[in-house]
Amino acid sequence: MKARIEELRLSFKAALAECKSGAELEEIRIAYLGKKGHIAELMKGLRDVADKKEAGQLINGLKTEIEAAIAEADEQFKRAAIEAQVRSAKKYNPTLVTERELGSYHPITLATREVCDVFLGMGFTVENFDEIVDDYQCFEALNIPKHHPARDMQDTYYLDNGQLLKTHTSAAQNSIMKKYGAPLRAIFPGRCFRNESTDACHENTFFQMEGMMIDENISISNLIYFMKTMLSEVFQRDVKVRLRPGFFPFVEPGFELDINCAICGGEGCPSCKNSGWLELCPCGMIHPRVLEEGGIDTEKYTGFAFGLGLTRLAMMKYGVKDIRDFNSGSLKSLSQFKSI
Ligand code: FA5
Repeated sequence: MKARIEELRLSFKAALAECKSGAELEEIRIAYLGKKGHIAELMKGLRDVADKKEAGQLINGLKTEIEAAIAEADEQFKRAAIEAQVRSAKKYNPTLVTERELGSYHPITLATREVCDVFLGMGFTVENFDEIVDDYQCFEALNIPKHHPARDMQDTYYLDNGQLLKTHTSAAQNSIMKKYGAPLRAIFPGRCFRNESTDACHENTFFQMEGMMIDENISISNLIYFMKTMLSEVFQRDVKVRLRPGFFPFVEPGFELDINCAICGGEGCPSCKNSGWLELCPCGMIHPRVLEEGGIDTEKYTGFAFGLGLTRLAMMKYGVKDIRDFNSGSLKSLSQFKSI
C-alpha cells in the first residue's frame, strides 16, 4: 500500500507539472479525487490491508496534499486569465478615474434659447428649417427675381445641383406660410452662409432668427412692440436702438433696426466698424407679393417679418469683441460661458 501511495504522489506531481490550463487541471482533479479516482481506489483497497489505521492516515495525507496543490494551481490559472483579459482590454478601464472636464453650451445656443423663450411666451411657434435650399426659396419667393441687384448683397455657396446654402432665414418664409396659412406666428432660427470677407462683425457662417406674424390688422405698431419686448427681455436693461428706413424687396415698408454698440458704448470701435451702431434686426411689413406667393389672402391679412442677427446679438449680450471668436473653437473663449 505504501509503495502504491508513493507512486500516486509522484504521478500526481508529474501530471501537475505538465498541466497547462484550468480544463486540464479539472481532468487531473477528477482522475485523483473523483468518485472513481485514484484516492477512492486506494480507500477501497484498505479492506485488504493489515494496518488500516496507518494506511488510512497515509491516504488522507496524500488526499489533502492533492487538494491543496489543485486549489493553488486553480488560483494561478484564474489570476492569469484575469491578467490576460485586462491586457487585451487595456483601452477601456471602467474603474479608471479621468480628469476630463465637462463642456458647456455655445453662447449662440444660449442666446438662441433665450430669444426663443421670449417669443414662445408671446404665442409664437419655433420652426426648424434646412440649411440647403433652392433659388426659389432663398430669392424668387421673396420678390428677388433673377438678376435683381439685391442678390449682389447675398452671394453664397452653390452646390453642383443648383441648390445653395441659405443666405438668410427669410428663405423659410414661403414654406412656412404654405405649411400653416394665416393667422400665423412663428420664429425660425438657423445657420446662414455668405460668401464675403470677414471682419470683427462679419462672418461667412452666422446665425439669424427670422420671425413672422400674419393676422388681420397687423401694423407697424405691432412690429415695434414685439421688437422692443424682445430686446428688453433679452438684455434685461435699457438698450439704445434706432429705427431707420431700409430696403429689402420682401418688405414694404422696410426698416433697419440698429443697436448701440455695447463694446464701445457708441464711441466707435472695430466691432461696430467705428460707427457706434450695429445693424441687428432688419424688419418690415411683408410685401403683398410675398404673402400671395405663400398662398395668403392679402385682402384679409397683413403681417410683419424680421431677421434678427443672432450672432451679433450674442456679441452685444456677452461683450464679445470679434464675431470670429464664435466659430474659432477656442476653448479658452468658449469655456467662459460655463457658468451661464
Ligand atoms: C437679411 O438677411 C434679411 N433677410 C432680414 C430681413 C428679414 C429683413 C425680414 C426684413 C424682413 P441682412 O442681410 O441685413 O438682412 O441681415 C440681417 C442681420 O443678419 C444683420 O442685421 C446682421 O445682424 C446679421 N448679418 C448679416 N450678415 C452677417 C454676417 N456676414 N455676419 C454676421 N451677421 C450678419
